[in-house]
Amino acid sequence: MDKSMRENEKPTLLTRRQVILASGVAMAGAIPFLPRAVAAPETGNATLRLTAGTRTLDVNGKPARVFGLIGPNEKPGVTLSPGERFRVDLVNQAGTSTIVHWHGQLPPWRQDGFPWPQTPPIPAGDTRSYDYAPIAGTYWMHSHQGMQEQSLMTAPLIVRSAEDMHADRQEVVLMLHDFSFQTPDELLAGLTKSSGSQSAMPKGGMGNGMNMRSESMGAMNSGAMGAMNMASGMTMDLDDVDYDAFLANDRTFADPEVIRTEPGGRVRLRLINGASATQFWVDLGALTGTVVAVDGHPVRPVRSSRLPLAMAQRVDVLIDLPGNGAYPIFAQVEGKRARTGIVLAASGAPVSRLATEAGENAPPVDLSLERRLEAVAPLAPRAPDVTHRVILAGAMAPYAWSLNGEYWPNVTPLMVAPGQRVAIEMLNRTMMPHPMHLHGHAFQVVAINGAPLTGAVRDTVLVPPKSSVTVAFDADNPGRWAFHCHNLYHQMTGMMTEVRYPGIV
Ligand SMILES: [Cu+2]
Repeated sequence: MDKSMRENEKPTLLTRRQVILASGVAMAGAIPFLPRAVAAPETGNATLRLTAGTRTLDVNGKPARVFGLIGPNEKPGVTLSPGERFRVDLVNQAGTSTIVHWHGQLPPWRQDGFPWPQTPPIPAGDTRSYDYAPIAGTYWMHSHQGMQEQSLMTAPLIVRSAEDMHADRQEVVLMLHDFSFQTPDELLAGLTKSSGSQSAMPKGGMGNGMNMRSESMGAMNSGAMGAMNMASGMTMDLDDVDYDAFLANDRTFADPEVIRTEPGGRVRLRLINGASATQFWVDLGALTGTVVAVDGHPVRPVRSSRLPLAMAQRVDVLIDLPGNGAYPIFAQVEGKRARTGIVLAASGAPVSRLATEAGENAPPVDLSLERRLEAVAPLAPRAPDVTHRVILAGAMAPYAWSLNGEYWPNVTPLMVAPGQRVAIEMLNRTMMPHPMHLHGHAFQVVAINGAPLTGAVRDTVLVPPKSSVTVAFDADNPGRWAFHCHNLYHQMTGMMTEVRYPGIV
């Protein structure tokens, strides 16, 4: 057991916010002044065992050795009942050191699962314990060690609310991945080496970098991207990596998961983009859904049947099936025809084979949904006490990405102080989209390209090429917090910094 984890259990160290979050859960046992009614939750507080290990998937008929995060009942990840604490023993049976981040959750910083010097990775064979009050919604977990995330060291983290339990809706989790038979190191080397040779030989074209570039430019010549390209006079870089497959709940669309729906056909679809370098358009096909939450946080209902999903983002969609048929849920890769997905099917409904490619390339994932979102619980109106401007820079050749001209780990922390309202203005000077994620806080999207909005509260926001997005949050969780692009290859080549509170050692 890591000593640093234990200290967070001491009630004397709890902030008022944590006590509020803990109300109704077992921490009450350590806080004698809470009413007895909340002191003994029915959901219990058994410690859940989560094993980081390896497993073998079948991908396009070939065996694929990948990592996995297997929770209770041999299911991937963790699902918590309302009021239950995130009380987890993470057992490292992966054969190598690891550390797992609870993406979007707001634990004390030493439990965030980031490899800070104060919280080093868990050696192979060791166990580390976590215990914090979770926030309800659709979250996920992934390794923050090296590039293990690309090798599927990822899983859902679902925290049910009391409302979920009363809603009488079937919960369906759809987690997306990108997959390659190459190792992540080989994929990264392909990006950095070929882009280097490309820059040295501008008339070349044999390297991966050039291939990808011509592919994305090819995509530009059709449909919406072509129109956008002509309108803006720019070309955009998409899809750093040429993947072998795209997975939905670990399966390809040639052999999709078929989820039998319950009578009445009322579904809450929890979409998670767990891919390392791929953004998707989720297409509900014949269905129309109602978006009710993004990144776990409720938004005012928005009707839609096509949902852009940037890396690491989640969307919760309510769907009422119109009949007793089979309804595919497609997830198409931006800039490509490739797609994956699952099928929702009433009991007994025949499920026909589905084409693994769409008729045309999908456009780039954009902010069309983001602009329509409005938080159910927005920040209290208040001017920022501090505004950090962050320039997103970099290029495909040479392949390197930076924040304010700095490359992780050689960065200047963005300092914030407890009680401050903080704004971060992100300006993307590149031709790539960057899904930016802040650990330990939920921020509100407050401006897009300088136009103010009362947008969603979330933890990951897309900053499209040549665009700006401003987010705001209240600095209420002292510690050291990673702030980075969630494209794994951008992060690995430098696109990460730190949001830091004073006095943290
Ligand atoms: Cu990026």
